[in-house]
Amino acid sequence: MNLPIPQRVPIDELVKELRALPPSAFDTTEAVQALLAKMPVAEASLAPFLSWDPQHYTRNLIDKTTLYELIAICWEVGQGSSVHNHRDQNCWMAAPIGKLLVENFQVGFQDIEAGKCQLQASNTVELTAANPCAVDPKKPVHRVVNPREAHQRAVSLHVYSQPFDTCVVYSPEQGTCGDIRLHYNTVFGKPVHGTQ
Ligand code: 2CO
Ligand code: FE2
Repeated sequence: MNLPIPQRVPIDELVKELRALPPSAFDTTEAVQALLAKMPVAEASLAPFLSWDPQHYTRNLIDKTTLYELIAICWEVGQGSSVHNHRDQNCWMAAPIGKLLVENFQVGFQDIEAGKCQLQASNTVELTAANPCAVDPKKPVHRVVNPREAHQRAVSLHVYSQPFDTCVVYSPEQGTCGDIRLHYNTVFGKPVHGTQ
């Protein structure tokens, strides 16, 4: 079935709609995913929130309430995240610029205190403007990659509910895991310097 491609909207319009959602909309994945699909974001409107680092993807805060945070993540060609979780928070992603891969993992077992785990790669999902996705709360461990073969930078939008500033990072090869802190590179369009 060919669905019409919705018109791109400035990021402010998406923020307005997210802010208008009732708290219950963030409890399940459907409403926010439908909103992201209905309102793909116009590339130019993201310009104030983009920053680039050749060493690591950057995290750029666009909006934050007690209920959710909205972040733009900038991926250079070939950059990817570690395998990680989202601290049992819901998460939605769309890629207004470029094309990303979300690789999901099945957790055989994890003992975070002991730093040990056993993980298996499961499915991979393509993330584009037209194909936003929600992290499956029952299968929350994944990594995101901007494949070298794509030959282009990518920018993804992430809605996390509720906001979180630490997560568990896993090494499927070594069978190890541990907590890390997450930082913003820019906040409301301004660079963040030093430690947060
Ligand atoms: N969750 C990672 C982060 O916020 C990005 S990978 O996609 O969910 O840094
Ligand atoms: Fe993630």
